[in-house]
Amino acid sequence: PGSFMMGRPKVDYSLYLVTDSTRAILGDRPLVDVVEEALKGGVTIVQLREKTGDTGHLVSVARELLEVTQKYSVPLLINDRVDVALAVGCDGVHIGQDDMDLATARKLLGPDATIGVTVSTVEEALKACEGGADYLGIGTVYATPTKTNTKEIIGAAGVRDILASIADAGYSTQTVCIGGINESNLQRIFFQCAAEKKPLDGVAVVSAVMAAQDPEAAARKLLGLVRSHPPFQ
Ligand code: TZP
Ligand code: MG
Repeated sequence: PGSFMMGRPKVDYSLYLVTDSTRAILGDRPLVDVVEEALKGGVTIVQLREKTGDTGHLVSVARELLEVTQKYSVPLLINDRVDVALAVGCDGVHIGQDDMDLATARKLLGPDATIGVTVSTVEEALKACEGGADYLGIGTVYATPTKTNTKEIIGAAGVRDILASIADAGYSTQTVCIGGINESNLQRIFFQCAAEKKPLDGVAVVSAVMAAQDPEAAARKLLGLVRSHPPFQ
């Protein structure tokens, strides 16, 4: 939506910020301020993820965030809620296995929207690629206090299996991994997850940036670690 370009825009997934406005993560700081700090530090894409609150509130937070992400020319996606993405005219959505199905989301949002899907198995990954997902959010890599209802802890080996299987099937769908990633384990995860034919395109983090005392510095450090990783192509 809002794009006059033909086809989907090329998105940089290097450092993917997923928001969390729960007190444990955000403290007293306004969400939009922390996101702007993170954008200054170089996050390349933002997902608004709010698991509580009414739709009106979500729409107004999304509008606020869209203003700031546009200032930095970074895409904004909404977790779960295709209706909210349509209402605010942002770049797309991120959907899980229990959310609206990919085909319906694509039909509602159109060909130019960016749509990502959470996958934790090879089967889910192949299905999402086949269905035309723009990227996969692969995880949960490591158990994390940020998301405790998570069933599948797949480790770096699980991520690598998924990358290898989508490469073998001939898909070039982009990929990020998520779950427990921080500045001390990022390079190791990147290295361990690298499948022969398909490197990760980036990492998604919540607390490593959102809970940092200095989100700008945290983002800059993480982005530097991603960018310093030798490509495996
Ligand atoms: N999906 C799988 S793990 C997770 C989500 C949204 C939370 C990751 O949070 P953190 O703080 O980066 O471990
Ligand atoms: Mg979801």
